[in-house]
Amino acid sequence: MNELHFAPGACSFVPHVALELVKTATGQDFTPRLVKLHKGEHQTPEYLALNPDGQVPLLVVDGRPLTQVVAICDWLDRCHPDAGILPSEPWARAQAMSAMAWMNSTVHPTFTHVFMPHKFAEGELSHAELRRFNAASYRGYLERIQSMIEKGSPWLFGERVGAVDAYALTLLRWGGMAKIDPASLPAYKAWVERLAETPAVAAALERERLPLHTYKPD
Ligand SMILES: N[C@@H](CCC(=O)N[C@@H](CS)C(=O)NCC(=O)O)C(=O)O
Repeated sequence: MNELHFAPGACSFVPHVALELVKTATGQDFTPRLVKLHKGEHQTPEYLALNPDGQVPLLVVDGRPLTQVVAICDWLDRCHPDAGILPSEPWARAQAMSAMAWMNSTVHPTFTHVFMPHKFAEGELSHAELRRFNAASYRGYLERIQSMIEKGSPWLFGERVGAVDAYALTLLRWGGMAKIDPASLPAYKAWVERLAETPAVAAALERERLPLHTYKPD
């Protein structure tokens, strides 16, 4: 059985939703493995042997490790093309992969600079500047996702909820942690609230015990 190593609220939410979509489409279940990042469980020798980057997500398939959100979702989609993780029409699939790769390679690391500035520089002043600069870029990216949402119907790539939708939800949740009020992105906020009620997303939110909104005013 597929084993997903995940941390609540992390980008592992994306393959988590993908595995729930597989379960709905095929009945094939998976084993969720909670990784407590705050306790350093991603830095143990056993974990690093499976993912030398010491990160979630990690999918273990019959003892074989697969890392990276994009690769895990692509693999699950190829194994279960009926689950709707990615669109099946080749051009739409390529567009969805493009959006997911952009979120993973561009939007996500921008947030990492806000959330974990110590990974990129030393000293409080440097950290404060990294947070300020990247929070502003991150806001711009969320606005772009909002305009993608306004063009997609009902979900980013058509009729079915897929992996890219789950990434968009995760990125808005992170926005709250970067002090971006979701109310300032009303179309995005309303869309995420509808998405949260769809079965696969609701199941993953419940297992991870995630509040949908993380924004707390100062
Ligand atoms: N490009 C990687 C990003 C993975 C990543 O940034 N994971 C974060 C959680 S969202 C993590 O495990 N952070 C812990 C750390 O780096 O110490 C992927 O797609 O898997």
